[in-house]
Amino acid sequence: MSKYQQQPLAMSRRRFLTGASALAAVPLFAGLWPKSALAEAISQALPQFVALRQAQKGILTGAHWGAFEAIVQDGKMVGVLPVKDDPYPNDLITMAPHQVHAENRIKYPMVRKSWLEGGPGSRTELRGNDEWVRVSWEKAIDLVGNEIVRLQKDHGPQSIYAGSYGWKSVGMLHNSRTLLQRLMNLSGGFLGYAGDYSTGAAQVIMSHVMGSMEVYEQQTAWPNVIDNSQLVILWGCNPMVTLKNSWNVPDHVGQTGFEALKKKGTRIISIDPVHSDSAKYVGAQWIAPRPYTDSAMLIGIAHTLLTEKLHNPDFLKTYTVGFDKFQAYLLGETDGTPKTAEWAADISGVDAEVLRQLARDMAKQRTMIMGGWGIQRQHHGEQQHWLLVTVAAMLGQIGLPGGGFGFSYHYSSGGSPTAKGGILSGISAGNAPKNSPTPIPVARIAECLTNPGKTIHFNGTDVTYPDVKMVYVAGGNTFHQHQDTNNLVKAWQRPETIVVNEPYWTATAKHADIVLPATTSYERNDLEMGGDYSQLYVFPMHQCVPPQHESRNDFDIFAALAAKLGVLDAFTEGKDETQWLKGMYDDMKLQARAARVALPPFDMFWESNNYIRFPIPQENKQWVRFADYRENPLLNPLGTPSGKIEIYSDAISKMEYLDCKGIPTWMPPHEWYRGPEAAKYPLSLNTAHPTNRLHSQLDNTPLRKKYAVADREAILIHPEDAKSRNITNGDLVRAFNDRGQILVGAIVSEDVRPGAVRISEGAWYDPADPSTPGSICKNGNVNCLTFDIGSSNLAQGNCGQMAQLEIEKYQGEVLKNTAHDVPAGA
Ligand SMILES: Nc1nc2c(c(=O)[nH]1)N[C@H]1C(S)=C(S)[C@@H](COP(=O)(O)OP(=O)(O)OC[C@H]3O[C@@H](n4cnc5c(=O)[nH]c(N)nc54)[C@H](O)[C@@H]3O)O[C@H]1N2
Ligand SMILES: Nc1nc2c(c(=O)[nH]1)N[C@H]1C(S)=C(S)[C@@H](COP(=O)(O)OP(=O)(O)OC[C@H]3O[C@@H](n4cnc5c(=O)[nH]c(N)nc54)[C@H](O)[C@@H]3O)O[C@H]1N2
Ligand SMILES: [Mo]
Repeated sequence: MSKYQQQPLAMSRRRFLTGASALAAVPLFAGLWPKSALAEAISQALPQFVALRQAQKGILTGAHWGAFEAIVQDGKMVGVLPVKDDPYPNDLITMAPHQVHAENRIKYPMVRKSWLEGGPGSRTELRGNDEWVRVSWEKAIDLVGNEIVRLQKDHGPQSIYAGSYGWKSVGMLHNSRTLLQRLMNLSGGFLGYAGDYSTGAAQVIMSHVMGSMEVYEQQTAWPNVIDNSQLVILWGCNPMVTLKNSWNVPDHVGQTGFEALKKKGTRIISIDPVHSDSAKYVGAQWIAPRPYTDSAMLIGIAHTLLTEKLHNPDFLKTYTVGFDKFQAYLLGETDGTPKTAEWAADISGVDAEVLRQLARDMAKQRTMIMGGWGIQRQHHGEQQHWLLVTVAAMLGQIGLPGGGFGFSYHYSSGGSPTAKGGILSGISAGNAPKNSPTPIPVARIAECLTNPGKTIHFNGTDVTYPDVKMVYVAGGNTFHQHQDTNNLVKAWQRPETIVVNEPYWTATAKHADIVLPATTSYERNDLEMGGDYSQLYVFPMHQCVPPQHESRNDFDIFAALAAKLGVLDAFTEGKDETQWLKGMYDDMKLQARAARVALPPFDMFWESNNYIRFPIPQENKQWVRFADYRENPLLNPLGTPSGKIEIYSDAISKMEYLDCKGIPTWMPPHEWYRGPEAAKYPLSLNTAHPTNRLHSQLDNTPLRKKYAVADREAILIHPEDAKSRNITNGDLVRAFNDRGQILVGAIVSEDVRPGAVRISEGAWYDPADPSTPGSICKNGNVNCLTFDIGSSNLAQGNCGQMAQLEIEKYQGEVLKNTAHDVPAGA
């Protein structure tokens, strides 16, 4: 019998993997730190091995919010210290102790009562409203394993949706989604997804236009921007907030870039319906358009550039294709409407003279357009980034120092110069078996669950939804991420079985049939890179405390399932946690050696409670995106069919989609302030990412006190809109439309333009009466209000940043917020 088969509950994985118990590991890190002398010594010999510039009081680990030392007393995490190397430590790290010891941790494997009693498919309408029954790990693994076997045999891999989109936690080994997919690939395959929620529209359109996704590419390096950019445009871009968290451990270099621009006095303009923290921080000029009208603005700017001869015809001729077609559109030759600044002003609510001046300023100065992503999480969201590129191409500064566009300055510190060393590669999902089904666009999941057999268009192909019988989520929060929550509630009743691995009783866990308690990243050992683009650091993530309650690492949960399914050896490759980590480190060390960067052996690295900081080659600090293309477009063509920037895409044109044409175009969106829905729902919704959370993560911590208003998610309302509805600061407000209703707390402020309201994404869904469809969400989950259609036939991205709604002062009885309570029986 293998190590993974049905371990007694009290046995933590670490104990049987390493022979040293998890508990025994704690005092090593918790007591006085005897290794600091060792760390110093190695640091002196190997400069990239940074001795922590502090007391080594805690255990070095990391999170999406940054690297830190955890202070542990008597087996409890009680505090944190940021690593001193972090130029912008993020408050969110202070919540780590609360993450570990949260009251709403899932303590034991649990099964929904009706499912346990009646089997798969029983009383699925009770999901989210049933009782929970505690079972042993042995029983839970049996139930899940048997279900996978049954469905693979009877319905094939397309019946199991294991895409499991989500932000999980950092760590190269304990990567819940990858581990789930690794298991599923070994046991017959699964239905996965294409794209993501972040950049669904932009990544597809950019691949056609620029030949790469752009949203996840290294940007012109910050020192180069600081030296050369004269004008920086933040277009729907709020970096001082969104740079707080990264996919890997953040290096927080991006904030230092904005700090330097501010010090230098570089002119910055923020185009955003909300006066963002970033605009305030850098002292930007604020231009506040009507939400969802950016394409029209950009087209108006392009018209001014053209008609005032501020564009660069040489650049357009050498480096782009199809400008003639776009020009005809601008001039109204194709539809009789010249797209003047006045035309754009009428749509966007931004003065024509402001738009013209913007065009002139951009043309006369070295301009870097930094585009955020909220603007493409919209219907026709493809057009925005296509037009940002088109305007940048007309300006002709792409590939010049400090000029052009960049779509990741606000995300994971794009532009943080790339270091030279080694890169960790994590555990892999392995190869998909031959009969694996075609992935569905990620944000079409609810439609897929509801409409088996339906065919949709997707980037020139057809995708037919299979009949999904099982959903497995590990490391994501579907009930947060997905649009139109009330529709999702119905779609979610279709599968026969839903399994969720989670540390907490999120709404997704509450709506499952089987929940398996997962550890947080602070309860296991791992490794992670610091700096998604810079690859600047390698951080050890030391286990700080033992697994809480009966939680297990996802690795162990899937290993136990692998054992049950007869694929244990392939799953673990015979390696335990330490062996996996050592293997990853050693591969990385070899790469570093090839780059002439010497590193200590794994054991020494691990024991010293220290991290690695790689050197940054001088030339990388001045790296300019597309400089090589500009230098020689024939030798360094783009990955597009023409090898050039495609202002006209023949490939897209041939798809004959009405909602994404061959050239970038203004098309009125599904909902907006001029649509027929606006009569009833006059306000336009902005669902920006939360300042003090990562999506839904940390909503269950005391940090919530900082942003909750009247114990609900906040809504930002312009004084005019508040006054006409008799709403004042701190009031409970009902926000609603035909899709749903939520309770939010009012912040009346001129930081949002009239006609727009902001409710950040990520408040946990908490229906007042789970048995009544559409009942009010007491915590303010904004996705109760959004609609669930694809951005277009091209990208099928989500439209989470778009919806019309109305608000009113809430007059009903005060409802207790139960979003973070545990459900009955748990
Ligand atoms: N309306 C609207 N909707 C949006 C957006 C928007 O702008 N507007 N933004 C979208 C975007 S860009 C994104 S990326 C998505 C984000 O959506 P998600 O990625 O689903 O959001 P998170 O809150 O990060 O959810 C991660 C979940 O994983 C759990 N978790 C953490 N660590 C572990 C682990 O080690 N193991 C397991 N098993 N679970 C773990 C956490 O507790 C949490 O519940 O939301 C999208 N939804
Ligand atoms: N603190 C924090 N940081 C994060 C995250 C988080 O949840 N919290 N999430 C991470 C993830 S997964 C992602 S994908 C990125 C998200 O990065 P983004 O998608 O860029 O972030 P958003 O907040 O959705 O939008 C950025 C800005 O666009 C503005 N905006 C919205 N609609 C419009 C519009 O119609 N026109 C204009 N001009 N502006 C508009 C918003 O007001 C906001 O200020 O952030 C990452 N960083
Ligand atoms: Mo995202």
